[in-house]
Amino acid sequence: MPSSPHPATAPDGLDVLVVGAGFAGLYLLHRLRGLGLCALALEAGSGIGGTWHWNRYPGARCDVESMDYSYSFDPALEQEWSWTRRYPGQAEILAYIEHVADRFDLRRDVRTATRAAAAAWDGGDRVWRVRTDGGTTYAARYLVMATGCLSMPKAPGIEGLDRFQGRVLHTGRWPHGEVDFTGRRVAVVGTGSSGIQAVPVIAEQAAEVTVFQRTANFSLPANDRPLAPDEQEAVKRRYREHRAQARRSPTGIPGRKADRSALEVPEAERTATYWDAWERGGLFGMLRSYNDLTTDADANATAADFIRERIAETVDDPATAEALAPRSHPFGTKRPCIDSGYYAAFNRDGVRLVDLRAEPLAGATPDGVATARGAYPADDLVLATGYDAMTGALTAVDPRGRGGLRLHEAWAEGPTAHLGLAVAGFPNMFTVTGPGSPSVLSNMVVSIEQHVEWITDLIASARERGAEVVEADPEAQRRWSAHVQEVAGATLFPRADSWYMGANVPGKPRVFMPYPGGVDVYRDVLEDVAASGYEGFRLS
Ligand code: N01
Repeated sequence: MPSSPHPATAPDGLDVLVVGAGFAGLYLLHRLRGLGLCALALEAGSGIGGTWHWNRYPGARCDVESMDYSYSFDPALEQEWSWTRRYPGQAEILAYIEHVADRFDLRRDVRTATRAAAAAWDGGDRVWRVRTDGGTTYAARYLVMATGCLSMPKAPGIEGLDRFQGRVLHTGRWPHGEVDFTGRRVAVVGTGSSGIQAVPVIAEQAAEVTVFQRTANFSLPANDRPLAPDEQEAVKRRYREHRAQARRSPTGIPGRKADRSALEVPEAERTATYWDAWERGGLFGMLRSYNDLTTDADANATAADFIRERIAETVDDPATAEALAPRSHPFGTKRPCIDSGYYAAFNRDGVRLVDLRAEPLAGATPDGVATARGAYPADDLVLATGYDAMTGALTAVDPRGRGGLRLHEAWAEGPTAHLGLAVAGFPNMFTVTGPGSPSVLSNMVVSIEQHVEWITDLIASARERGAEVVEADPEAQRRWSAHVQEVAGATLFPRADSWYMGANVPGKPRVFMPYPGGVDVYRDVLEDVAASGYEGFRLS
């Protein structure tokens, strides 16, 4: 194992300061060490793992299958690790990340419980100076933000929350150790992926669960199950090929690319296709059934109708079923959820839905939640209210680039980043899965590996050329950002008030943030840029 060349206690003299020690930050440390560079990662959490450190809520599980949601960079690693279920749960993913950290001896270059509180580019010394919440300042030539896309909870926006006398639990800040709901009345606010996963599990224990829904969401069955050893072995036998297919696929998950419109097949055939995807379970099967579900409203409506029919036949109470049927946005334009028994949970005694469109939320009270129609007593309040997605964790560090330019000022009209990797005016700063990259529309681990490899290759190339400063060219950035908006404009995505659009955070500019052109297309673009000697970047 190569040893890190930097003395672990030295606050200065780093080549690279990494912010975050989840999937991205840890792989960065590994790659940078392999290049002989001094790198250190600051991690706000008390442990490594990022998303999977924080999201310990009941039912937390990935919506990408285990065999795909894992690192591919080391063939021995992928052979030696075994998954137990088709979709990995939070504890199993965290155990995997911890295994990787130990196997590659990464922990000694991570400072946990250390938040990057401020960062400023020092143009004189050509270094980033990063101050932690503990008051330590680090200087590093490069700053790589591996802060995650969904890591900064948004303000819940619930009046009177501080008056509530019971437990308040945010899904993304879930306590360590068991949270017992036995005999308790639980209010859950929010019906995105987190709420939809948590509700059926909490309902198994709690005396009462009241779900406060503002926007009904599309949710598909996960059909999670144990992963049979022979099934796992079959993938492992051809893992290299499987990974290569993932990298060349639109979503970072191998699979058939649909080549037909939903509207060009007879209804019976289309329905059979949707049934097949529904029964197989998972997110991408349904979305990939036809090639125009995210671009043509009529095609999309065929899938949306199918899902609404499944909700209607699952939920016993017709009024609840109707309230659960999503009608405010096309299927897939908000991240669809995958669930294990969400709709059926409403058939249990003690589980009820409160439709906030019919009775708006008034706020929290000392002993529960109030709406325009009445009071709902609760012992626990679960906030599944989501994140300041894609930009929140970046602007929270408040990076200041050339001339003191602040990132949130540079992004006042919406985030612009060249290739989702670098921001003009912020030299030597890179973002892993930043706005303008496929990121949240893809299997995150595939996108993370790609960015980490590309960024570290660029740093190595700059060093070889004797360049100390790498910066995105503003004109190249403008062209890429315009391209992202053009591609998004040809889809149905902008029709939803989604966190993809920044619409869930009051005052946030409304811009479609991820790149919807596909992992495969994006990979070609990045490879061409690297082959051209990093056209669109200034190296000096
Ligand atoms: O957050 P969300 P999430 N009053 O923003 C509601 C990933 N993820 O944590 O839609 C009332 O999706 C809000 O209502 P509305 C995945 O990418 C993946 O669930 O704004 N309601 C919405 O219903 C996912 O998309 C996995 O009208 C309020 C909910 O809270 C992303 O993370 C698991 C409210 C927030 O939904 C975020 O998911 C979990 C208020 N004041 C997460 N404020 C898997 O891999 C907010 N809401 C399976």
